[in-house]
Amino acid sequence: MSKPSLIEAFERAGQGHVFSFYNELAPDAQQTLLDEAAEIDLAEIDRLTRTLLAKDAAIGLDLNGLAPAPYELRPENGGDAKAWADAKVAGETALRAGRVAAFTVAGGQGTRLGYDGPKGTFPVTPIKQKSLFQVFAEKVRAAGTRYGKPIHWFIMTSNMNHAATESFFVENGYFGLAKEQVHFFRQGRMPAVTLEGKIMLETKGTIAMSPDGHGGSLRALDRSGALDLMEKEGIDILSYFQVDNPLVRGIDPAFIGWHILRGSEMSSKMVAKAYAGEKVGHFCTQNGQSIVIEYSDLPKSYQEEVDPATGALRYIAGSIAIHILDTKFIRRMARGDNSLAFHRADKKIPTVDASGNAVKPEKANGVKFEMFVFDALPFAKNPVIIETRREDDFSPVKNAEGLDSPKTCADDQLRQFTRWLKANGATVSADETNLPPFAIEVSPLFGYDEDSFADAWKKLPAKPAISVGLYLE
Ligand code: UD2
Repeated sequence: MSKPSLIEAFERAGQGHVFSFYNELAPDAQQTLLDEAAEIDLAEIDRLTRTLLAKDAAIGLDLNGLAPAPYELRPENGGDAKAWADAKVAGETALRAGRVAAFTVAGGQGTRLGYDGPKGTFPVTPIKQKSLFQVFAEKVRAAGTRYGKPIHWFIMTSNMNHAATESFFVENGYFGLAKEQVHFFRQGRMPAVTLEGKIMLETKGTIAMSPDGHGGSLRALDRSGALDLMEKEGIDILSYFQVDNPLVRGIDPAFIGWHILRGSEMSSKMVAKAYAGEKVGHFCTQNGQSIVIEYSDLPKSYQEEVDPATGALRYIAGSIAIHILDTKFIRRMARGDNSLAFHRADKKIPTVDASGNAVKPEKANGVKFEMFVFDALPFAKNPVIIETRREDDFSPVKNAEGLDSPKTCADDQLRQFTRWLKANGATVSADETNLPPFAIEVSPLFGYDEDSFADAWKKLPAKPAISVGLYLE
């Protein structure tokens, strides 16, 4: 669109104020503003304003017919051991055939952690202080070696961290992966709007834009050409995980196998919620479809409901944001009629007033729109949810201190290393939770899950004493 027609389109849509200070801007700044404006789908903003912002917008969730989602129990909890074994074989076969790629969503702002820089560059391991990205890179590399096929790794960034993320990989030699194996792409952005639906300026020459949520990954995978590349490489299975969780088994043969054997288009892992109010999504069913309801949306009474027969929480299946997506399904979601719904989040958005003076709001003054990837679940054929052990897959770094912090995550890594060592006959002095009183570390290049660790341990000619500072590589 030429310059005047873009501005005219904004005026026609009642958004002409975006260009209030346009004439005061230098030519480069004018261009920047035009480029940002060109990213905005005015019809989409109009639709969101009419639906999510309208005074009579349906608030609250339709809870009719809601029930807890069924899931595949692990064998030790009564699940079908043969089915799990078959799944593992199927997953391993797919890995050997090169059908699987890893996918990390890393476009978030990481505000809670208070860390300046892409979250993936945050150091997390107990001794070597490897970054989240290094841990994932080494897991991807080691799994590629194990199955005899290098694994492609897709990383979704956002405008604010794309360049810094790429340079981090360049500076670190891609952590031993081939450059051609690692693919970065940016997610889309959405403008913040006022409570009346007016697009907000951040400064006189910039729009208050922010990432469109991890659900934006579906369209970004399509737009960026990532799906085309996967098709060319014969990849049809995408293993999705979040940047904040170094424990995740990003390449998990049994999970991949369940996905394949069930003919699933989107598969998910659940953990039993640790307590009623845990901040995870809830796997539910409604009208015959699987859905995830975020902790902030599910009424407290549901979160706390107990099954009288077992005494356990009724809505126990917590979503820890680990999925497998079929690449054709992603394409269909990105291009078809079933695009993901946007969620509204009211936020304090730094902006400018009518005279162009900076405004730092004290309370929410605007709305951001985000898509959530788990909203794709009801559109997927044969979705399967499998149980995982928390200690095998989930210990995110979200907060600077307390729950889900660098400390809890490092401790959970230590417990994992201890469990693997003990399972293979090593003596480790540790408390009843398996936490040793000193730091040790296992490189993913030595072992990145129970099986790979056991194999590597067996091959060690002399077993080391498990003491302070032990690093297995
Ligand atoms: C998410 C899930 C929650 C639970 C939890 C587990 C949502 C709404 N909730 O909560 O149910 O599974 O994780 O840890 O997802 N991201 C992007 N682009 C964006 C926004 C986020 O890439 O525009 C990435 C971000 O970099 C991170 C992940 O998505 O890897 C999760 O983001 P979050 O920290 O906002 O999610 P959280 O903790 O609220």
